[in-house]
Amino acid sequence: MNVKNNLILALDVGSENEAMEICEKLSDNIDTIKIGYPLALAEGLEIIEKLKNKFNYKVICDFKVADIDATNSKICDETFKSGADAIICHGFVGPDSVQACLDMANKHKKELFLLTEMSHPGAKKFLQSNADEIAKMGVEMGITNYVAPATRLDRLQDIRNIVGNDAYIISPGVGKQGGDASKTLEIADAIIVGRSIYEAENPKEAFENLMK
Ligand code: OMP
Repeated sequence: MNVKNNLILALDVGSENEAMEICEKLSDNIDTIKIGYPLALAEGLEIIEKLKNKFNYKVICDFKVADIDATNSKICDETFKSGADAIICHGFVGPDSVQACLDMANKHKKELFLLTEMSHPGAKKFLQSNADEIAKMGVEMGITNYVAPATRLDRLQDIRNIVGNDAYIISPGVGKQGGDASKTLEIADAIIVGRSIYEAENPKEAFENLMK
């Protein structure tokens, strides 16, 4: 995935109006957004096409898909049918569940991102000790896109070492969660940023400060 300025905007706002307003302000700076449950639950999956049509964005749907294979397959199918260019799935559910997502992404000729270790403090409790194995599973399955944390650069580097330099890593946790944009981009291919931009008085200025 080729992301303008290597920044993916996490558009976790609660309404179409708010989403459109932020996007208008950043239309020169970004070309890829991530939509998650907050906006999709508020506005429905139709919001994907609305944003794509208006701004010509690539849209990653962050549904952290984590169910049995049959259900994962249906979730991914609906999401791609609604226009998503990529979807994020969890890895802890194991290879059959992840394979179902990968198969559906391939069927639609779209992309799958495998979430390894999460960025928040709670990820240390259960996920961290298994994240390397999740990344290794992804490599064995031929997955080329990963999500790994900007809040722990050592762990981001560990995951980079496992998935290799040819893999594409997007990294959340910059800004509000404490991660640094430029240090993260030394390891990851793109950063995911939400609140530091969309909650800022001047989102464009916040974007520019972050990318200095
Ligand atoms: P901010 O913390 O507001 O910049 O938002 C970060 C975005 O990345 C949110 O949409 C989170 O749901 C998402 N995210 C994480 O923060 N940590 C993770 O480990 C994984 C994700 C994600 O999958 O995108």
